[in-house]
Amino acid sequence: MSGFSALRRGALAVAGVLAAALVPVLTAPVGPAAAAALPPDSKFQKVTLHTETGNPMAMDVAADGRVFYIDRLGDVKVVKPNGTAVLATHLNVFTANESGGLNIALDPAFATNQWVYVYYSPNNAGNVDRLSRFTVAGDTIDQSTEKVVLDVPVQRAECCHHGAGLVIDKKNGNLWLSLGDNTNPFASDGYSPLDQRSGRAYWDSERTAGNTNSLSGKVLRIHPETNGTYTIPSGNLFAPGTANTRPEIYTMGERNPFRMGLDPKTGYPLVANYGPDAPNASSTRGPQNTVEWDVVSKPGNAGWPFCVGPNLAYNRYDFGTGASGAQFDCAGGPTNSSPNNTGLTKLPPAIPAQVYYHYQADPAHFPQLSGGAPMAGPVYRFDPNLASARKWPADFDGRAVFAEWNTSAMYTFQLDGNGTNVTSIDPLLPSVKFNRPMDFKFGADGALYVIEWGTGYGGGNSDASIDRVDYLGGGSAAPVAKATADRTSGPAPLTVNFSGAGSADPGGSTLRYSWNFGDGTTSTAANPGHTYAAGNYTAVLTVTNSAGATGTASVTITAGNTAPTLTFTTPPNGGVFDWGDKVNVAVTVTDPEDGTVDCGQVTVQAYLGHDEHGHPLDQYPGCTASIQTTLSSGHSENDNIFYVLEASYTDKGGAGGASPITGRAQVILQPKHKQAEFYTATGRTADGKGTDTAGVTVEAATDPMGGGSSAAFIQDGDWWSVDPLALNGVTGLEVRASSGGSGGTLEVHRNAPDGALVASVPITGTGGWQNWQDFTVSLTNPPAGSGTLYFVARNPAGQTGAAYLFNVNWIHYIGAGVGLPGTPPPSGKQIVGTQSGRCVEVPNSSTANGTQVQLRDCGSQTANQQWTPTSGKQLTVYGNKCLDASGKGTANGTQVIIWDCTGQPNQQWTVNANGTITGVQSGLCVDANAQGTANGTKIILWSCGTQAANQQWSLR
Ligand SMILES: [Ca+2]
Ligand SMILES: [Ca+2]
Ligand SMILES: [Ca+2]
Repeated sequence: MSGFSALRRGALAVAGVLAAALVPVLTAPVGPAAAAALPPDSKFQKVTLHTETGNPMAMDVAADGRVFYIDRLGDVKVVKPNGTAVLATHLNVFTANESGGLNIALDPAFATNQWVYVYYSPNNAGNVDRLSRFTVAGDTIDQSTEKVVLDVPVQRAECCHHGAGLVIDKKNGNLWLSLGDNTNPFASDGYSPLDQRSGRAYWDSERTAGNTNSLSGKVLRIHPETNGTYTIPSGNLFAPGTANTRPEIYTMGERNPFRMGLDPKTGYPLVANYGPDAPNASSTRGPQNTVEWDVVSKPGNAGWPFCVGPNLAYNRYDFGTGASGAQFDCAGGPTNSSPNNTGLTKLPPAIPAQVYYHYQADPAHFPQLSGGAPMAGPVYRFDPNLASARKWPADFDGRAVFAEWNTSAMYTFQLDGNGTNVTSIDPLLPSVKFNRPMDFKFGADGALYVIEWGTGYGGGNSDASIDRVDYLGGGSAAPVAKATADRTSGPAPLTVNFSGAGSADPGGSTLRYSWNFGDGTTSTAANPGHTYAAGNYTAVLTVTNSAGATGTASVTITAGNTAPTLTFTTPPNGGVFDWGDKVNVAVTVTDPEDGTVDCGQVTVQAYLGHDEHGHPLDQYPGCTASIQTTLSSGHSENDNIFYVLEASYTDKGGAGGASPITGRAQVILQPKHKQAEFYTATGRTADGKGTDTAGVTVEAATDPMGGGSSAAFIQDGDWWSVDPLALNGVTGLEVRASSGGSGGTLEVHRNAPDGALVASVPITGTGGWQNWQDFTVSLTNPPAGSGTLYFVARNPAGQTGAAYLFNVNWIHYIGAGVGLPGTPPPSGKQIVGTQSGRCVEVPNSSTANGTQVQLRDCGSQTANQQWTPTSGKQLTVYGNKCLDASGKGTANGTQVIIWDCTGQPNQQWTVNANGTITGVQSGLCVDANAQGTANGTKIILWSCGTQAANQQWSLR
């Protein structure tokens, strides 16, 4: 994820050794002194300021308490202290590939000059992201006040990493802007994108983060001037005038510094960097997934794409041949040899990260942190002279606020007296739920303001909000208002039934209710009804407790316009696909006011779903589209990835000036190869005979075919579910299972553990809990349409006990699913070397006759690794080429190549039960040359040895 990518798992010997030498090891979750000092969560109150938000990206807080925030789709809004929200302006933004409305910051003198800085992706200015200054009047922005401060050239063809963090130092007016490397991270196996091949510049971060002459992948420091230009403060990384450098650069080598905070005392920015996705370290490629956080106290090179974390080096890697080279010289300064580099060749030494962690918790280093989605925030500086009932106490002085977006956990990092080093990491308000913290700032009142992105992959999450966290000190908590309505849009006159249900006083006193309907009328009922004339209104509920303290909540009403309704007619929610498939999409839109909807105004946005978030990918205009799903070799099978499609339509508004309303619909597509450990829910049936912990437990698996972990500790009645899952186009199931016992039956039920039986898969003992086999069942006429699948384990017939039955690694859905036929070959299999764990592939996706095949890291269903066994004993690739013994050779060392299919015996192969693949003509075995296991090892024919490991293959 970048921020999304945002856009996030394995052991790492290399990291452990280096890290121990370079950074302090923080072993305890909470330092003893700090733990005693921090007040309990009960001394704080989270107050929801605003809930009716779509894609809230970033905010800043004015001294008068107004919150200015920017939505990724271009709205700039103002949330006022009275609970109402105003659209200040809508910017016309490009929104594919993580672009859009990106960040916002108020000028230090905002109270007098009303200047606001916005970083966004303009839709009409070419391929740039733009930093502009606007002038606010009242609560609105006239776009004619725009002063373009800085344009950052970007590429928009490929995902991802537009950033950006934006903070302004109130003491000196310096503006800090952190920018992502604007490079596709999905085709480098989760390691560093260093693709130097012609035409692959957007897959080469040497073009940006490693390029001293590019603004991307950097932290910039500039000083905005009154006339809308900027100057360069002294002391940036490169002196102005230095050839092949940009003077705006403060630090280079930043991958995706999605969020940045500032220490108001020192002026140092705090930068968090998202990292690449490799599940494991590789001696030939580089370290495992690593994210980092740093206090930027001096200019320099953060290392990317050559080094990451505590200066762990990547290897030079040839994306054409798959050959690895030497590791980069982090401490001495990496060399950028890319043809895409327009800057210096020899780079400054890389600075090791101060705090770094992996997707999974590492007991040896920063054990508090896991998740892989770091969000930097500000340092709190206590002001004893500030008169505020909400200000946070001195206990938090010198603590940087930090959030883990994936785990929805917040932390504080205590800084030392210099503000440069972390002395302890402590959970922040661990009992308070922060639903994917997206941005956070301290207001002038000393309270923490937080954007919660909410749960979901696209926009318009119903649980997104903007909140304020108050310190109560010795005071009591204010009452909490909750306002809902039975409808929020419709034709005028519009009668709305409001409800104050859910409002409460933590002190227990009886609340008084006061509704201001926004049209000059009011009510003191808890649940009033009200009829609106055409127009736009904000209804505000204020609740007051016996002590006179108040809480507010609001609902926006549009009378005279009805929200459009969108429905996917295809694909079904939960349909299955292979990476690289094309998927046909059709959306119907109805809107009472607009009548026939112009499909040209409908957009389908594709997201790469990953755990709980989505990377925005391509956009398709129209009600129908043929979506090209994107190969995702950067994610491994250890990642919970899938596809999300979101359709949206903004209507034309209605009578009486009723505002336009955006309607949305979403479907999720599941990969056909779905890992069992990524279940939705688990439990045990009421009649289950099992006695261990109810449901399945995720356990590490050692399956030579991969697949990460497994669903394990399965006894009779244990079930797990996948939601959504649609069996359209599915003709069978392949269950990858093991059993050190006598097996059992895996039943597949629809919509409930005792719902309609879809299939029943007998699973036998396999001789061990890590001896894996495929158990396949055909489906005849499975139920179509979206639903939930339940996988229920049952004792073998005749047994009634509580034995462990089997483990399941994955479920593979056989058939075209929702993918269009032929993209890729539907029955293709990977040929995986047992010794190497790598796949037989055609190098560089070549289709040339005579290309010798080789070993390479297995990608996610990449076409050049897909081999289809035919009834004529061929193994075809690309649908029309065959695996071939070169020159009809029958001698040891004969090259195995691809060639047009001829039907001749040098293209016929026998896949044997003992794991070998033999040539029908030669009788020789398919062999990884010289027992090689590295990427690029050539495939030849050789005499079949006795259980020679380099002649053992699995088709999967
Ligand atoms: Ca409408
Ligand atoms: Ca169990
Ligand atoms: Ca698995």
